[in-house]
Amino acid sequence: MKAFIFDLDGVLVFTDQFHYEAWKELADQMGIYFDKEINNRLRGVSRAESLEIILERYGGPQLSRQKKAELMEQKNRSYRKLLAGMTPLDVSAEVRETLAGLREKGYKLALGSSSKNARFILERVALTGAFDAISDGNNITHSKPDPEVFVKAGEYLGVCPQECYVVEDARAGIDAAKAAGMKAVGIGEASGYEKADVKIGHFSELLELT
Ligand code: B16
Ligand code: MG
Repeated sequence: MKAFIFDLDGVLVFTDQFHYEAWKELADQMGIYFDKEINNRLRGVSRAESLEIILERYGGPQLSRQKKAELMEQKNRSYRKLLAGMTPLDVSAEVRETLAGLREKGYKLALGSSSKNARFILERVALTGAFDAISDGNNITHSKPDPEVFVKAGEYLGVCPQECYVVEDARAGIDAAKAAGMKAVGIGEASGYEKADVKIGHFSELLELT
């Protein structure tokens, strides 16, 4: 194996609470029921698909594309306000040391995130320099479980799929990694997913794969 591709939210940082708060604000305003269980379904899923999941419980009149775009923009503004408060302390020493350890061993490292805010988050937590390549929501047209975000990450690194590990917390992300022909490592929520090739409880266990 030559490379590791990391999902961002739920693996390197935990912005899912911010996603929850921002979507909850919007859902409350529209009178739509929304809870943490529904929020779990949004893991690794694009912003537009997340909105569709939330609107499953919307009983009002049909919403135009323009209106949906406004709702997504509103959610993103609230979300980015919360992101702006992030600092390097939002990344654990375990994550930083493991990334440095993998790099020392000669592995190439990339980000593979569905988020259009990925670079902003990496800058806030001082992780931008940790990666040889970044593939995120801005360079893809299909979101996880489509393999595109990981295929692009592998291409940017110049490493073929069979030589890449993907580290993911979302089932959609594990499916995407498998569809890309890569080895899927499940952590967090995805550590209980049978399709993951490797399941880990702690981020530092990645060093044991090398
Ligand atoms: P944005 P990941 C994903 O990040 C989140 O898990 C998912 O909840 C979110 O909807 C998606 O990014 C898009 O985020 O609105 O910032 O573009 O887990 O793929 O790093
Ligand atoms: Mg994730």
